[in-house]
Amino acid sequence: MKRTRESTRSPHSRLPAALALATTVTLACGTLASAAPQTSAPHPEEHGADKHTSALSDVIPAPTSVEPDRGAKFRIKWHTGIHAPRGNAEANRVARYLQQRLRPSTRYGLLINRGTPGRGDIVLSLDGSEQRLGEAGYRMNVDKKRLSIRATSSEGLFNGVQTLRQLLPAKAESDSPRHGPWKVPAGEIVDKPRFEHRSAMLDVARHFFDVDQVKRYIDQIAQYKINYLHLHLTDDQGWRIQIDGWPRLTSHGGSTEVGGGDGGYYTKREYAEIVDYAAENNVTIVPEIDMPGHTNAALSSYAELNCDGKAPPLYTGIEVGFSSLCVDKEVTYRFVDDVIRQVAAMTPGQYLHIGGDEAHSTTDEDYRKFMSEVLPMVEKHGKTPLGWHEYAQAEPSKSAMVQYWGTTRSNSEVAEAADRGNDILLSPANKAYVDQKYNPDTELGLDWAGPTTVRQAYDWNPGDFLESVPDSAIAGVEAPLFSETVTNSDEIEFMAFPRMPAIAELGWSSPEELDWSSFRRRLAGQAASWQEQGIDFYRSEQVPWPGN
Ligand code: NGO
Repeated sequence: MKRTRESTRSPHSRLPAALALATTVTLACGTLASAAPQTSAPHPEEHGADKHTSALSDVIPAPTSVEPDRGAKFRIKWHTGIHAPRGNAEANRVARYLQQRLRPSTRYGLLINRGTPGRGDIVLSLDGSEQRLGEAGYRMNVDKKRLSIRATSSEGLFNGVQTLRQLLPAKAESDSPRHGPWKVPAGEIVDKPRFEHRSAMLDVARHFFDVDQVKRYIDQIAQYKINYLHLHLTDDQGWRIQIDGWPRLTSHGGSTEVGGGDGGYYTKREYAEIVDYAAENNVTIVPEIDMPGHTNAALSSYAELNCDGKAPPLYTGIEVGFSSLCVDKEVTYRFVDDVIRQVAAMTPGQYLHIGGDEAHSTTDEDYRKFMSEVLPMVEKHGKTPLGWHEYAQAEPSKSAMVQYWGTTRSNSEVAEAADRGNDILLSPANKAYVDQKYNPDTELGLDWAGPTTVRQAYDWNPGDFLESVPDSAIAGVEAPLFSETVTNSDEIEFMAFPRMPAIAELGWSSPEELDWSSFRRRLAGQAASWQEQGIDFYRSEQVPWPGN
């Protein structure tokens, strides 16, 4: 199997950080047809055969409806402008995002125009007539004269732009100049998600990933219309988020990782940078502070958090279930309240994940007592609790979300929680955990729930997966990536590609669209784009990769 070493190039060298620097030219009126391209290079000659054969339906996740048109394709040319709705900052941000995405490869100016859309423009519009597509849906119409994306909100426009990226030749994803033509097949796509909650998870505790590595993963998940990134910020091996008043959590608890490396942590400023970057990519961060178990890093940092008052040493192995906050001590709740208050204040999103898994060193009675104190704290600080499914036994209030990570298709506590009205997030470990090996010989990964092939990751229906849990109780799906064996971006990519896009499709596409033979073909169509982006993916033999 191929796996390259960590690449040395900047992990997100052409990302919307550049947005801030982007020069957006706004014309008061008129089109840009006569405007000179903004870049100094002459527009590339559009010579050579058109090798781009993508069809309108070659999109992941599969859109709700696709109607190809045999008419001539739309073509981005040197004078193409991006028309953005006047007076809507968010929609204009999406326009700038598209502009910044396509400038490096096309070398076109792609100037933003808020006047009358011109012939040959890409037109982004917000329009109440698409209400039935919800906030996240969009309608894309492509013909020779115009490419238009219409939605009710900037979120829908952003999703439409992700579709457009996939319909362009893969070389559009390059960060260096390439030759066109830049054609998009004609027709209409009408699209909206099946589930609101489409999530990926990155464990930054077992191995620490810095801000740039997290941004790179945000770029990758956003392409597949994933809209939440759950960050597993604390565990036995490391505490990764600055908390005022508890400096040793990071100076000591953040100082190592699995295998004994240096670890690391995010300052509040760095965490804010991640949150902001995620927001630019339509991704909401869900922070997780895992408790009462998985807390050795905190217990090692503050002796008073231990029932016996003694701080254990730092831990760099991969066992689970041996640590617990001290349920009977008052200081425990002062600590937890401080942490939740600060993490809630740093997090604009609705959810705060409190872990709750594998508390094997806490009695059931203590576990319930702990959760009965902590759950109201989350709500008091304005957030909706989310927790691994064990916490369902503590009967969190109806608004809380329960994340199923088991490997079986029935779980009575989860079914009861769904009955009580809790939303269920599905990440069954034998399907959705992208930290599992692909096959017994895969060099990286765990195997306790696997191995998990690409087909196994894809071939299930979230709506009927759990016995006695109706489709209506499912909030969505998540692809967790625990990082016991994963140490850098190449390794993240090797595990996540192609299984993360599989979970993304389960979260977005309607059940009628879920079809393995179509999916594997569309996956193969993504390979060229991944290569352009420097994404190191696993060349599963189940997928007909080009050149195989
Ligand atoms: C389990 C466990 C984690 C491991 C992971 C590895 C959950 C929710 N708790 O998932 O501590 O890292 O498996 O796959």
